[in-house]
Amino acid sequence: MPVHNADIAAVFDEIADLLEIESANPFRVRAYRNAARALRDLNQDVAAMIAQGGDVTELPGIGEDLGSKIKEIVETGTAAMLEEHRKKVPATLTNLLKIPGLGPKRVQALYHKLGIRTLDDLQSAAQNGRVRALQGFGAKTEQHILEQLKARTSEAKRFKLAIATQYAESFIAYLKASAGVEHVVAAGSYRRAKETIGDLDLLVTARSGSPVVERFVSYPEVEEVLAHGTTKASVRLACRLQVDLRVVPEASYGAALQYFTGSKEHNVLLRQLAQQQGLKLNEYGLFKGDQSVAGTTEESVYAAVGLPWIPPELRENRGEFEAARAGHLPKLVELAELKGDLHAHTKATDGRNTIKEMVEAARKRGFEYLAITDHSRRLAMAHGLDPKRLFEQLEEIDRLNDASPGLTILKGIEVDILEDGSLDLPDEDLGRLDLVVGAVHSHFRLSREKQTERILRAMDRPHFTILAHPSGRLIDEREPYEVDMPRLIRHARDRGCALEVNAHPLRLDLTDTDCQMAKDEGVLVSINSDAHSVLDFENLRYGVGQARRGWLEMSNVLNARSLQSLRPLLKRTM
Ligand code: DGT
Ligand code: CA
Ligand code: CA
Repeated sequence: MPVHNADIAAVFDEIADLLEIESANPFRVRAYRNAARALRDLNQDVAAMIAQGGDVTELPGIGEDLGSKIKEIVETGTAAMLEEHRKKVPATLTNLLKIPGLGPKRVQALYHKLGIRTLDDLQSAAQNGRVRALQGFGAKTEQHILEQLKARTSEAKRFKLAIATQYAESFIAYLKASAGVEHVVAAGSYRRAKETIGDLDLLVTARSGSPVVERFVSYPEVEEVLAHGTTKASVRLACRLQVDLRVVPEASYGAALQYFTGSKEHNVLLRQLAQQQGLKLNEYGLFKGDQSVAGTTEESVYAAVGLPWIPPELRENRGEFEAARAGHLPKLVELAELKGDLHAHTKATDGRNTIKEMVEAARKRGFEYLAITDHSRRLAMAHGLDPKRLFEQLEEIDRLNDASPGLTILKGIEVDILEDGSLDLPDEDLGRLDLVVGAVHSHFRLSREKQTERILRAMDRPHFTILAHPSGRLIDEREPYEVDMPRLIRHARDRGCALEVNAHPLRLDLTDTDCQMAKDEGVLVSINSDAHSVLDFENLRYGVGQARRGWLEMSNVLNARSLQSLRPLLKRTM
């Protein structure tokens, strides 16, 4: 059974949870957590790396001990250590830790004093008022627990697109290897490049459904078969991702792809359009009476109702039909149109690679420029740059540029926006740079008014160029800070600043609708990797996906400009 990076990360996270419940040394717990995060972030398949004889201890945060555990997990699917700890405390207790406000001490108390092992146990104990009776809990905590439990059941777990991609790509490769299949494609929210996906929808064309369905349910990662017919099936993988399969004849490919790509809202409208023209649209084709009039390709389906083909990222019923009818569909930006990257880190702060290595990786991608934007001093955790270290870096960049490295290295910094909206380095130092990327890394909980004011003030600084990850959210981990985004966007317009779509799969902000707003206001968007290693340029595909969902065209994207036309845009005029 193939072991993906996210699977190894899940084992480490569970070990960390169990260690935490056992009150183990916090440093040990953190080592496992950090390793889990590093593995989730890594754009390189660790199992493949091991198979090719690579050294996993070269990965960030992975020493000898974790390295040998990684090998063990890749070989056996689990770690002996995890199995041992599972014997000590019920594994279901780790689910309790996921409830905000329940730390290891409280989980232990719930287990030892009330025998609570599962979320269901917890719910009934809280409903019966037994939790409040425990020392250190009380009625308020009990109420809070009940609310959290309710919130959890209402939001089923969604997968971040980059994680889903790991699972999708190997499942697709497996299905493509079956006899008699023609197309194998992921439809649904995955194809629409949504930042998270609820389940994966695979569409296969083949003459006969049964053999494909049989192969589908026998995929080694399948843990549970939820439904099993002759042309469709649903399974749950060991990683908990649900995958739906539909098999249709090749002649229905376009209609089925259109149907299963969605969104539902888009499809409802398209079907109405067809009905108005006396046509019937379903996943098998577009019909006039019994006669098929279209369906082999998506283009044919849209054309039959008088529309041009609409890119999947736009199919959210947010104005795409009006634009299509008027002939105003955007020509969406593409990954290959990016000419460079304006946000990247190096070893000088919390990156893993040297400037030279980053530049070489960017050059290999065909980039014309790369901005080096390490953190500023306030971010002590990341060993942020003070003016002296920044100047040393600038001299190094001059030397590297003089040696014609094959692209232009731009001088930048990711400067902290301080609580009062001032920047972490003086204007005269920032003035020596080609661009200044400003970011909020602290005081996330300011009131909406203060947070907005803070960022507006930062944009007022004369050298401020790009606002990085403008919402501050981490998908599933941290809510965006309270901020008046429309005001930020209008201020960026007034000041001639750009806004970032951060391509890290956890961030992806600006969001799609914010991108659309920026475009409407004429604000340029920079699709940046925020790379912390040479592998992270891979993430740009997700940033481009988000930008496309936000209707952005090449002309709306700052780093789709050639260096020559970029230069004047980096200079602030207002
Ligand atoms: P997700 O999985 O929550 O991220 O979102 P989707 O968009 O992938 O939704 P899903 O998996 O429920 O269905 C996949 C596509 O199949 C959906 O985008 C449109 C189509 N579809 C599914 N059920 C219906 C339905 O009842 N009516 C219509 N018109 N389309 C449907
Ligand atoms: Ca889906
Ligand atoms: Ca589905």
